[in-house]
Amino acid sequence: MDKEKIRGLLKEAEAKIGIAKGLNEVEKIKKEYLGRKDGQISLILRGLKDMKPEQKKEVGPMANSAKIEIEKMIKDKEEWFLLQGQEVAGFDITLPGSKTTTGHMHPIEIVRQELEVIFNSMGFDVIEGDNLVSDYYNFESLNIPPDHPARDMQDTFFIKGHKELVMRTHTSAMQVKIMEEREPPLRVVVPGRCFRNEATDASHEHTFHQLEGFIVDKNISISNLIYTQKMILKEIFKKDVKVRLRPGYFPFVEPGFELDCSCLICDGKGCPVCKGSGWVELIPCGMIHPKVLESAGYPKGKYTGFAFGLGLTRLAMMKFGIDDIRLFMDGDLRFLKQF
Ligand code: FA5
Repeated sequence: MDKEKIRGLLKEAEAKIGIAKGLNEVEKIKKEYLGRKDGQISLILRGLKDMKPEQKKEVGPMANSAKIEIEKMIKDKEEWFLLQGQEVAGFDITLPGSKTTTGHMHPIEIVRQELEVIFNSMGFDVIEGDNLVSDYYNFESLNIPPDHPARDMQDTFFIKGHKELVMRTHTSAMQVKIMEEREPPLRVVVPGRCFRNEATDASHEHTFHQLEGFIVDKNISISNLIYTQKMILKEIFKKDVKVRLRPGYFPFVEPGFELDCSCLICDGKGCPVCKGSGWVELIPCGMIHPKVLESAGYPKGKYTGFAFGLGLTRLAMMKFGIDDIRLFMDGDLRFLKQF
């Protein structure tokens, strides 16, 4: 009798699950057959303890496999409804999501990506390079031997116990490393962090971003350098920006220049960022020193090139009108949310 009943219940459940029109209905069917208190299969299973051993032997396994089968059919049906976007136990995946606040790019990253697009369009490859570099690449390969006074221009973070390693003080540290790996013609930009053991103020940070750029080829001249810088600034500021070139000393370029741009914070009138001068030192640059090309292993006299080291953090200050460099790393959301 029980065996017949179980077979009947199984068929019945299968039919009902087959035509169920939603998860609510499936839940009801589940309760009807497997509900703990009075589910029809559950009642049979509970009655096993009062059965004679022989009857128990026959009915027990049958009731159990009916339970397992019904459970499986119910699970499959629930999953099917879920895929169709039906609600499940109070959770409706078709409802529109509630609003959350999402993050956004840091202003430095915004400027960096903009620059990468500009330089890419001008045929430059973008290489990030390393933050921790050898003393050789940061200084020596750039014509700055040990004890050279030019080392004092960039207060350096050395690594305890590893005198030969430094946190790169400038992205120029990637110049020779990249040149060693590639043959001219070369057009490369290296955006990234630099570190200097400096006291901070409105325009100086211990950690800041630069973007190094260099071109090495045959017959590269100062006119190529000036034209490229002007084009870059025009693209960045979307307008003609007043610039001036001054002689500048860097051991790895000859001749060397400082390209300043008129302070966009105060319109050249003078403010803490430009230290009252109306000009901001933006792009130190120059023709690559023959000693650097020699460090790279290029044949003497075969190639010339120019290099520049754009102060990316200061550029972001100009672009967004930020008058204190320290705001970039303060983590103050009132500042960051404005971008
Ligand atoms: C250099 O770092 C050279 N490597 C640049 C260079 C490259 C010259 C290629 C010639 C050829 P300088 O120390 O001036 O130069 O730094 C370059 C720029 O980085 C500065 O103009 C400035 O915009 C930025 N900078 C330097 N120090 C800091 C600092 N502490 N905080 C924020 N920006 C800084």
